[in-house]
Order: sequence, then structure tokens, then C-alpha cells
Amino acid sequence: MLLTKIPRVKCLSCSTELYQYQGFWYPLDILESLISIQENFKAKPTDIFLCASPKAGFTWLKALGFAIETRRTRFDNDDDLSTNPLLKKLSHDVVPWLELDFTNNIKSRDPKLPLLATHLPYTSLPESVISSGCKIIYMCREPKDTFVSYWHFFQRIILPNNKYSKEAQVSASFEKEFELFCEGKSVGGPYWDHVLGLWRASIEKPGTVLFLKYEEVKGNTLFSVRKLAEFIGKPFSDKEEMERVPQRIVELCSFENLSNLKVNKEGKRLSVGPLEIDHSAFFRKGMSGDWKNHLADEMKETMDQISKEKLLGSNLVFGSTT
Ligand code: PAP
Repeated sequence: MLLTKIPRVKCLSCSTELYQYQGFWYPLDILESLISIQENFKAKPTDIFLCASPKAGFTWLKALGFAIETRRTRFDNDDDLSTNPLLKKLSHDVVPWLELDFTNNIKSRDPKLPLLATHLPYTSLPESVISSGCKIIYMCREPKDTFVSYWHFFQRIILPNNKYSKEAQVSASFEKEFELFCEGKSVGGPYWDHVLGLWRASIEKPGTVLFLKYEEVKGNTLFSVRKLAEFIGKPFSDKEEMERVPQRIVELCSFENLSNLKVNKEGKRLSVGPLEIDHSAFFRKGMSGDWKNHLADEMKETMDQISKEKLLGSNLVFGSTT
């Protein structure tokens, strides 16, 4: 593919160029990985994909999915989850990440772990993911909160000169980045198209695609944990219910718990290419409705209007953030 021929735009916050491919925008490294995995990755029918657009609840979904999936089977002595790897590792490091870990199929799969995670939109998933009928769980978040989270996250990226984006005085401004996000020119954007792709898939294939809303998971995490367990074919047994396993998973994966772990307070990981990010950047506030502290009235109106137009006829309503 000739890179010079594909549209590109400068992502102001992350100080990198985004390339448009199959209707969505990616940094170059991710685009190259995407093309490679589209050609090479072979999904198995037993795979379970955890998906979300950037900043829509990916870290949390991975933690929940991992804790639910690995109970009983992986950590047999882990009755109280006290030896769960989530206590020592960021959830991004316990669930393999399709577009980061599988370029050229270099990563061998853990045969005991059917989970994989991806930010990719439904229409760009490798063909085998769709044809194998493997399960997909999607986390959607209200776009105003997603944008606010997105903005803050990219301020925390550490550039190769070891400066934070913010300190490096990248030419970003909140207003300009907002405009780009609204135009769909954000990492993994257009956000609304990403959401709608998975929403439609969940309507067409309800047993295969589960569509969750961040706000609803936040509102009743216990209900969502039981729903997730059922969807992946591992409902909680009466014994587990008696032992309060679902409740313990909720607590383990709560924002309060994860954000206070040493690994998530002090760790650091590579983000995209040479860019680094502190683990703590994945845990900012973990609440719904923070947009009210950041968006001017006019911005709120603009984004709500876009949501209204984009969602028209889809029957999708974003989770409430009031
Ligand atoms: P990613 O796409 O870079 O992996 P992602 O996890 O999707 O990021 O989004 C991070 C958001 O999820 C942050 O939201 P905020 O900026 O509005 O605070 C983060 O705080 C929130 N988050 C992370 N872990 C949890 C959790 N356990 N419970 C609730 N929210 C969480």
C-alpha cells in the first residue's frame, strides 16, 4: 500500500500522524500491524475478543473479562482472588492485544486463555474473527466522556525526548482536538462509527456479540459481571454465588482497587512506537459525567447533535451521564 496516497492528519495531542484506512484513523505503527494481522491472524471459534474504542473502558473490560474467565480454571488455589495476576500487572499485560502483540503472528497464544483484546473497529477485524463465530464483547462509552478521557490521556504520553506531551508544548489545544474528534479524526475514530459497527453486529448476532455501556456497568457492576460470565459460557455456580465470587470480582476490578495498586501507580509501558505511558494514565477518575467539568455549553451541544445525527435510526442510546 502506498502511504503517500492515503489521507493523513496530525493528531495534535499525541504528536503523531494518523492515517485513514478502511474508514478509520490510525498511527502508522498500528496501521502496519492492522494490515499484517488482517493477512495473518487466524482466530479460533473459542476465542473471546474484548473490544472498545480508545478511552471507552478498555482497561476495565480487560480486567473484568480476565478475572471472570480465569477464575476456577487458572488459579485453583485462588479462592479469594488474592493471587490474581491483576494484583501485579496492568490488565493490558494480562490479556494479549491483537494489534500490538500479534503482528506477523509473533506471539504464541496461551492455550489456556481464550481472551484477546482489540481497539479495532468491527469492519476491520481479521476475516477469521468474523467467520469463526468467536465471541466479542464491546464496551461503549458516552462520547463526551470518551473525548475528555482521550484528551487527558494524550497529555500523559511521554515523548521520545522524555517530556510529557503537555510539557513539550505540543501544538494541541483542547478546542482544536475537540474539533478533530467531532470530525472523526481521532485515534481509532470516527468514534461514532466504531460504536455503531459493534452495535449493529450485536443486533445481528446477539449470541456472538455482547454490547455493554460503561455507564451501565458502572451503575450496576455486579449485574454486568454475571451477564459477562453467562455470555462467555461460564455462569457463576450456586457455590460461587454463596462464596460471593461475583462480588469479589467487582471489588478486585473496581477503579478504587486497581488504581491504588503499586503496579498501576508506579508502572510504565510502551504505548505506540517509541511513546511511553505511565500505568497511572489508564486510571484518571473512572466516573461518568466528567465532561461537565471540561466542555463548554456549545461543545456539549455540538457533540450531542453529532450523536443524535449519527445514531438516528439505530435504536442505540448512549448511557446516561447525568
Ligand atoms: P485505553 O483505551 O487507553 O485502554 P480505557 O481503559 O479505554 O483506555 O479508558 C480509560 C478510562 O477508563 C479512564 O476514564 P477517565 O479518563 O474518564 O477517568 C479510566 O479512569 C477508566 N477506568 C480505568 N479503569 C477503570 C475501572 N476499573 N473502573 C472504571 N473506570 C475505569
